[in-house]
Amino acid sequence: METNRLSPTIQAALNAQMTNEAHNAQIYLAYASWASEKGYDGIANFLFRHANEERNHMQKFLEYILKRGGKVTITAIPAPGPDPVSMNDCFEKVFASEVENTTKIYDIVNTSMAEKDWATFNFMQWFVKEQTEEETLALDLLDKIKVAGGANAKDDALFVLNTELGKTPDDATLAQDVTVEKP
Ligand code: OFO
Repeated sequence: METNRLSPTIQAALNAQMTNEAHNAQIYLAYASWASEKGYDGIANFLFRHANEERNHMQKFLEYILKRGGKVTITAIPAPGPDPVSMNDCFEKVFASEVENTTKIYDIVNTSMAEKDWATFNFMQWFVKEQTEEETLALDLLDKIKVAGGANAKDDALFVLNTELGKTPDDATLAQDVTVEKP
């Protein structure tokens, strides 16, 4: 009796995305280590915390595949690219990798819709929202570095940014989540 509720295409896409999330965690780990080596511990902590979020996303995909009776395939995680050359470059790379990940999430949404796999479509909505949040957070980082001088940011401006990011919550508040009580 067939108990796998995922089509081969969806199962392959979910497994690939599980690895993509692990890859994103490696990217954040690499950038966090780079920032820490440069002495920016506040920024490093922010990026380390984010690496954990990406690992949680990986786990979410893994658990969903199992829950639907599918087969989890653990593969090698591609290495992150080269270290950033500046804080500006670091934040630009963070934004670019979040946008790239959003495209991959949307591809799975499109496939689940085409296959009328409404369970997967519904599961993916959490990630659609999460990616909006993460892009907002990454855009916010880019705005902050722009104010600090962008590619020409001086040490003192980066020091202020480092202190500020060390205290920042991980999650950005989405406009749709804002209420009068919770602005
Ligand atoms: Fe997994 O959320 Fe970022 O990429």
